[in-house]
Amino acid sequence: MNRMLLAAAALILAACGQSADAAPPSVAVTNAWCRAAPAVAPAGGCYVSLKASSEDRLVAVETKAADRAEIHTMSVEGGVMRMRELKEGVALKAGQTTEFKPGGLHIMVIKPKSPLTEGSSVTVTLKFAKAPAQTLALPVRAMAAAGGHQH
Ligand SMILES: [Cu+2]
Repeated sequence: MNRMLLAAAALILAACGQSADAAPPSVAVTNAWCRAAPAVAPAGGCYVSLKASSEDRLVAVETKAADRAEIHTMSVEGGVMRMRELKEGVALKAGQTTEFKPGGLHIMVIKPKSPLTEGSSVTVTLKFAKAPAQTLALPVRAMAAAGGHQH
């Protein structure tokens, strides 16, 4: 009888140990903002920094503030700035910060329903492969940037 109880206790302890080790996946989102754009702009860029607790992937971005949102990257190919959609999303390495920024990775908000004016905000939902989705209001900030972001 005693031995059976001990065995059961050992099993429970083992199970507890396991669940403590496997913390649920999470992604820390920092530096989230959108770049202010003229009212006539057909699209705007938003940026975030993502740090995943374990290997993950940003698979999609959704928003009700625009027609749709896409994950884009920008790079220089043969001296020309090129932008393309990342349909597979963006891989996130455990513990490493992936920075979206002007001239690089960005969230493209296409046909915003209201203009991206400084002081307003754009609510987006970031969807990850493992971590739970996060809905955030990204503040719109002005940025007098050289090198526009054009489609
Ligand atoms: Cu873009």
